[in-house]
Amino acid sequence: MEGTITKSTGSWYMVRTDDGHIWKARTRGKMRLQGLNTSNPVAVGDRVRLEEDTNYENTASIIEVFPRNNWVVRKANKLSSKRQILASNLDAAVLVASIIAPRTSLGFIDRYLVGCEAYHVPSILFLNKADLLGDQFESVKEEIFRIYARAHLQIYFGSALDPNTINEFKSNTQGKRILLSGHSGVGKSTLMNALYPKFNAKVGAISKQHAKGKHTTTFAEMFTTADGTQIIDTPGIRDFGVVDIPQEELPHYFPEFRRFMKSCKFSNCTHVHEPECAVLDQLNEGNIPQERYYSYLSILNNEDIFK
Ligand SMILES: Nc1nc2c(ncn2[C@@H]2O[C@H](COP(=O)(O)OP(=O)(O)OP(=O)(O)O)[C@@H](O)[C@H]2O)c(=O)[nH]1
Ligand SMILES: [Mg+2]
Ligand SMILES: [Zn+2]
Repeated sequence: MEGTITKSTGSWYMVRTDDGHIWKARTRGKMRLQGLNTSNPVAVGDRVRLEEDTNYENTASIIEVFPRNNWVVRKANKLSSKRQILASNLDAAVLVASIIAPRTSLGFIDRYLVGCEAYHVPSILFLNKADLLGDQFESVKEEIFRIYARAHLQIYFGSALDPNTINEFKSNTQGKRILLSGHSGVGKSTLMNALYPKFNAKVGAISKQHAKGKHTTTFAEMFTTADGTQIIDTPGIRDFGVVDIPQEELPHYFPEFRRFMKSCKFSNCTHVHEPECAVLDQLNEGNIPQERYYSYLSILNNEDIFK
């Protein structure tokens, strides 16, 4: 049998076979993997081969994970060596980010976007909780669109509680498989419920003391709508460490650098100190946002990148 992983708890999985049947499954034996040193060898979205367990009803063993089209993978922080696959075989990865309550930093956003570019996952930035910005709404919005205008992604700036934001988002993601990720408390489950109320995912208050989420969602789970949209809600992540990107490849994952890089004098230009660097020229001209360039430098320099 073959099926798709719809829920992962780390020790067991839910798998939907193509006839719609749901199986509770565990991994068995040595599975053929793609050479990734991951803490979770199987992720939501994976296509797997299953063998029915004859001892118990509706249980099965996962005996093979088929090659993934794409995936989102991170290190929990820059020191950890284990990789975690958030989900695979995606049409888009939605980074849900709130500027306040809790704050999402530009560095976090940019590490996530680099991860998506590197693993061929189209990305969507959903800036949530804009209703809390008050009279800063317009200035923050302008700032975000200035920074990300050429970063090769779709941007939503609004609120999961606002029907206009939701309708637009819903029509653009209909029929697709999308991953929702971001810090705890940014509103991933709220967004999913706003899109499709019947999923009724648990939503948690923000802690008053730390202005952070309380890790309300504890497992990655994929929900499927009647019209075939598949939404993967995931637990909040504290950080997103970029993995497996050699230094010389990193600039390629900053889309606004790409069209200028060809004009650098040196083909192996790192765009940091070299003479006649087109990226530095464009940065000085204001055609590459400084914020994005700083994120590039910080990923380049902070041992965030291991091959
Ligand atoms: N003001 C405002 N509050 C929101 C918005 N979206 C979500 N919230 C609130 O933010 C809190 C956290 O929402 P959740 O949906 O549980 O956040 P989450 O990202 O799923 O968090 P985890 O499951 O812990 O990762 C809840 O109190 C929501 O009501 C928004 O657009 N505006
Ligand atoms: Mg949640
Ligand atoms: Zn250069």
